[in-house]
Amino acid sequence: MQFVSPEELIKSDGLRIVVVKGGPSPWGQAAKAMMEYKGLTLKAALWQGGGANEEIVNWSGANSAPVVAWNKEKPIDRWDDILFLIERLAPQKPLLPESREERVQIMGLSHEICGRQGLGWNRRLSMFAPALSSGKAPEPMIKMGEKYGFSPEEAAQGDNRVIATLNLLTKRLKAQQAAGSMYFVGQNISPVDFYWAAFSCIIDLPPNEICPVPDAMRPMFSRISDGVRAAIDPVLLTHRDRIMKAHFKIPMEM
Ligand SMILES: N[C@@H](CCC(=O)N[C@@H](CS)C(=O)NCC(=O)O)C(=O)O
Repeated sequence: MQFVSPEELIKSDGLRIVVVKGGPSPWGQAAKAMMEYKGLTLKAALWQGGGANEEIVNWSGANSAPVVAWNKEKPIDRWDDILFLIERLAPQKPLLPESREERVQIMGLSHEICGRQGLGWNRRLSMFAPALSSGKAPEPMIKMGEKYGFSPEEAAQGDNRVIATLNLLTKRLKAQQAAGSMYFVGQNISPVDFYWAAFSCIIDLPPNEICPVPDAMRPMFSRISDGVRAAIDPVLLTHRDRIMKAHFKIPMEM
C-alpha cells in the first residue's frame, strides 16, 4: 500500500483510505485487508488519533478513521458503508453471499464487532479507563473519550460486554467447525473473519513482528482484565492467526 500525504490523497482519484497512525485501529485494518484480499489498488494517508486532522475533516466531514474515498464520490467512514463499497468495486471475489440468511448472520455479527457499543467500542472504553479516570490522560485521549461515549459507568460495563461477545464468537466458531466449516458464517470467508482478525489485535496484541505498535502504546493495548483473558478461547486465536497469515499484509501497516 502506498502512503501519501493527506493533501495528495484528497486530490487523487481511485480508491483511497485514511487509517489511524501508529496503532492497530481495527476498523481501518479490516477494511484495508478486505481491499487487498480483493486485489484492489489503494493509496493511504494517516489520521492522528484524537487530533484535529483538519484537511481530512474539511474534505470528508468524517470525525473518525478510517475514511474511504472512491473517485469523486463522497468520502465515507462507517464500517458498513465501506464494506458495501468494497463489494461493489470487486464483485468477482465476493465477501457477502447471496443467501439472505447468511447475510443477516454476517451483518449481525459484524455489528457486534464493529458497531456502536460493539466489541471494539467497549474494549476502547476499558483501554482508556485507567488514564481517563486518573485525570492525567493526554489531550487526544480525552477528546476520543468524549467522542466515543466514555463515562466511568459505561467503562465499568465494557469488560462484561466484551466477554459476552467473545463467548458468542467462540460458540459460533466451535459450532461451525463441528459442522465442517472453517469460517464464522457458511462455508466461505466473510467480513466477519476479517473483522474478528483485526479486532482481536486490541484484545490479544500480537508481537511487534506482526503488529508494530510503538513501545509507549503497547501497555495500553496489552492490559486486559482476568475476566477478558479467560474469555479468549484458543479457538479464537487459532482462527485469527490463520486468517491473518493467509489474508493480512504482515507486518501490519499503520
Ligand atoms: N467511523 C467508524 C468508527 C471508527 C472508529 O471508531 N475509529 C476510531 C478508531 S480508534 C478512530 O478514528 N479513532 C481516532 C480518533 O477518533 O481520532 C464506524 O462508525 O464504522
